[in-house]
Amino acid sequence: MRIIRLGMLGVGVTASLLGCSNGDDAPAKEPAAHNASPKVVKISVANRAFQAPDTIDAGWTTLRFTNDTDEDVHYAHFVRLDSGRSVPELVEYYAKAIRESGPRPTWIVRFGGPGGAGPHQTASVTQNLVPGTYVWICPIENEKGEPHFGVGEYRQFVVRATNAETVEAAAEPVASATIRLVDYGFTPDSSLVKAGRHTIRIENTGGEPHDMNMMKLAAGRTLEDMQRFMNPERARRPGEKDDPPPPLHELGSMVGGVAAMAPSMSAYFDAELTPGEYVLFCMVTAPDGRSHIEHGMIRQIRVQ
Ligand SMILES: [Cu+2]
Repeated sequence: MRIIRLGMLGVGVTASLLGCSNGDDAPAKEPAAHNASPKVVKISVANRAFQAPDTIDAGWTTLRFTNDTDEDVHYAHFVRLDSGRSVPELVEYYAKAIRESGPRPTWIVRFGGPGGAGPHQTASVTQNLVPGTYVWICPIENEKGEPHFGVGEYRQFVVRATNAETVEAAAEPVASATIRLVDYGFTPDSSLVKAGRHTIRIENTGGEPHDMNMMKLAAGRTLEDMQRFMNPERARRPGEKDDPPPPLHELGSMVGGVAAMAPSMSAYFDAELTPGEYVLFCMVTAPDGRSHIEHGMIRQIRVQ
């Protein structure tokens, strides 16, 4: 089994993101006549194909991804399609870069999306969608080391501008904790260590795209286990085939996260944190062909 498949995590994130209202200190001149919760868009995958709307309105949106397959983890990552480029070009160049641990094409801008969902599981994330043309892709690798999107698991969609009122910030979630992503590390604020229900804001303040995966460690598992087995470049490292990864559930359980997003982007997800040891890690590969985990972008935190 390719480690990246394992790394893409069986997820139990069924975040029904908290609706939120304008803060009390917000000017009340424009009362929200519309629903101030993010709208929900459902995406699913079955038979190696995405089911999703062709068009989504811009603005704050909860992307709820369901994996309707019996096997394999899938992602609903999405990337912006540059004008002047075609979807087949995007698929060809991006898949080639992944297969070869090469630099990712700079004209492909990563926009996040729900992190990994195991068979019949759901993962959700809330983001502000910006008008443009995008492509859902699943970057999980199959047994042959080919990303799923390289063998057909992708789908184009358009985010369309709506009237300004809808696009306004009224539906942005209110965070109870923030995790900043830097090159190469995580800076969680102190409120993240408190057990309970959280709406977690993830901000990419680095210069590279980053993703964030939050996993609760299984008893007896360590940060070193995660460093070794979650490294997305592991399958391409000599000798690693002799050290097969344990089943994912023996390492821990996924709490939530967001797929790779470009610098200055942010996203939110909900999680119920119970006391224990957690690990944050990023599965992006740097332009030098080393994974961000190999660059040190993995961190253990204790929730109590
Ligand atoms: Cu990273």
